[in-house]
Amino acid sequence: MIELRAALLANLADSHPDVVTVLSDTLEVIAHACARIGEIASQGALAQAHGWSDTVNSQGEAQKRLDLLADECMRENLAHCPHVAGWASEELEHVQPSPHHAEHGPLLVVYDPLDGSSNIEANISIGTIFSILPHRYRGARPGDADFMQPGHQQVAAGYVLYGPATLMVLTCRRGVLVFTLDKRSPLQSPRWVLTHEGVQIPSGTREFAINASNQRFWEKPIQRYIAECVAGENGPRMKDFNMRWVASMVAEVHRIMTRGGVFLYPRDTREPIKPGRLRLMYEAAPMALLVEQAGGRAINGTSELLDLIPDVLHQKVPVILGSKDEIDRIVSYHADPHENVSWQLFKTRTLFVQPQA
Ligand code: AFP
Repeated sequence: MIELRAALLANLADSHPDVVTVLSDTLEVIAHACARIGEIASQGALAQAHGWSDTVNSQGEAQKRLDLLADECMRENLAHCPHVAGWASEELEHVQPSPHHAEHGPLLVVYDPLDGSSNIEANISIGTIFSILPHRYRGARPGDADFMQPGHQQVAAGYVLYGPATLMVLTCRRGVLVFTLDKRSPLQSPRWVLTHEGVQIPSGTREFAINASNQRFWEKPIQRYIAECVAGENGPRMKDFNMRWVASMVAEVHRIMTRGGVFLYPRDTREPIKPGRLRLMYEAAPMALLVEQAGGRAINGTSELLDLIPDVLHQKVPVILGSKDEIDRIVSYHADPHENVSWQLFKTRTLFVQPQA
């Protein structure tokens, strides 16, 4: 079994040697940081990583101690990478030019240091999500505007899942690779072993993931899609579906990578101006690149997620991604948003009630 750098060299064999060096160095730095994050997370309350800090992030969200420790880990490691001119984090209001490499690094990194924070004390899988963008004005210290790039500009993206195993799943736009951390290896030189490559998401599925407690706030196309899945074999889909909701996007996406499925965090009509819960730059875009590289599809309901150009760093978007045939179906439902769900079909047996008039 080959390890991270050898696998990246093989994956990038068709690239310019400079690109190979820059990308593989940077991905190794991120992998190193995440091995440390995973080690802290695995100690639970023993590492004093549980519980709330006394701070909030720029979006007014209370921060967990592990959020801050993970962010610190990422920043400390990225600061020593000569290829990274700057980074942006869910936990930081503005972008951070690298203290040592802002004037010459060719890359920008955007990350969610700890996704799924609400699951930390429950000991449920959590993760780190990262996105690597080109620094188009290399030589100039990067500012917020330099990061406002659509997801299809990403040169690489990935996540690390801190579960029973610690896995890093990444793409350099040449398919999806899965690495497993050898936890017997020393933290100073973590050994990431290539355990799967050429990940392909099945085009069909019988499994969807959504927070069903928000059902009364979904728009009609999503109401219809989920109601038809719940109607099962006696409904329009003529097959039964299963539902999951882990509340850790990294865990949901990894399940989809392993067996297909659909993940939905749709627009919520509670606050129409607030387009969704998940962030475009460091949750939706990197996951969208991974899913599309694995043969799936990723949309906000009506547009491909990778085509969206961020207006602001912490922009939120609706996220619907996974098995291509199902996403195609959801796109078709959005193409006719006035099509009503035939509620008679579900009036007796469904948990779903008539959407608010
Ligand atoms: P936290 O990091 O605040 O726990 O949010 C996790 C997340 O961004 C994403 O990983 C989950 O899919 C989603 O939020 C869960 O949202 P709900 O708590 O509304 O179900």
